[in-house]
Amino acid sequence: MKTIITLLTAVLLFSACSGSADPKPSSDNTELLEQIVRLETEKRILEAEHLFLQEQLTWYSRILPYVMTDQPDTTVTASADLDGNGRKESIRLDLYGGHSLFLLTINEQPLMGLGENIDPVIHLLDLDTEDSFLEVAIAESGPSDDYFTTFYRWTPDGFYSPGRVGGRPGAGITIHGNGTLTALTRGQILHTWFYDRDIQINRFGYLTGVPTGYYPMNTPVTALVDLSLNTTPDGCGDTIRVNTGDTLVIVASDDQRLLQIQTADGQTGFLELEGFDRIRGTSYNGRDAFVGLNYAD
Ligand SMILES: [Ca+2]
Ligand SMILES: [Ca+2]
Repeated sequence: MKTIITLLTAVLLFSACSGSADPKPSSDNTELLEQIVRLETEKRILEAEHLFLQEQLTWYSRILPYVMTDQPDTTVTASADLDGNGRKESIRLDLYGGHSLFLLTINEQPLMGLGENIDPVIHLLDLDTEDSFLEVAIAESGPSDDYFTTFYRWTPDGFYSPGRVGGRPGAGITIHGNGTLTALTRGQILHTWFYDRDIQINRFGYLTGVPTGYYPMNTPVTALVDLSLNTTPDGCGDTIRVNTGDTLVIVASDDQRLLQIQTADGQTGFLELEGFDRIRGTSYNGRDAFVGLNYAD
C-alpha cells in the first residue's frame, strides 16, 4: 500500500507541475490526490494509535504489579444508560494516588487507562444525539496542564475506547452533539502551538480528525535566512522571495507539512516542511529560519 501511494503521489505531483501550460491539475487528478492525502492521514493516525497502544502495553506491564496489591485511594461512581437499552450501567472510576493509571469499571467489566493527574470525575457526554450511546470521558491535566480526555463506549459488542483528544470538557473540548467535537489540540509540526481541531466519531466508532485543510497559527516571526515561498500549496505557482530580516506571519498550517505565510506587503505563500521542522529543499530547520517561534515543554 505504501509503495502504491508513494508511486501515485510521485506520478501525480510530477504531472501536476511539469510540462503543462495549465498549473491546475485535472479534476481526476485532484480527486486522486485528495484520496491519497486521506489515505496518508489515516495511515498516520493508525501509526500514532499503534505507537500509543505499544506505550500502553509497556505501561501496563510496568504498573500491573502495583495494581494487583494497591487499593484505590479515590473512587468515583455514577450510573447512566450508556447503550440505550433502558437499563442503567454502573460506572466506577478508581484512582491510585501517585500511579499514572486509573481503572474504569462498567457493569463490573474493568478497563485500565493511563494518564497523569487524572480528574476524579466521570464525565457523561453525548457525542451524537441521534445514536443510542452515551459516552463516558475521563480527563487528565498531564504533567504540566496538558489536558487530555479519553472517551469510552459501552456497547452490546464490548467496552472500548474510541480515542483520546486534547483538552477536557469545559476547557478546550466542545461537544456538538452531531457526532463531532472540537478539541484544543497541540500542533505536531514546527513549534509549540495549539488549535481547535474538529474531530468526528467515524463509522467504525473511533474518533478521527475531520480533514479541514488549514488551522490558524497566527505566529509573527522574523526571517533569519532568505527563503522562497510558493503561491500555491503544491509548489507549482509563482515564487515569493523572503529576505533575511523580513517580518512575516505564519498564518496557518495543515499540521502535516504546509505553512501558510503572509509577508509584510500582504502576499500569501506556502512553505513546505519535512518531518517536524525541516524546510523542504534546504538544510534549515525552524530555529535556523525564524525567530519568534515558541518552544515549550
Ligand atoms: Ca444500558
Ligand atoms: Ca448518543
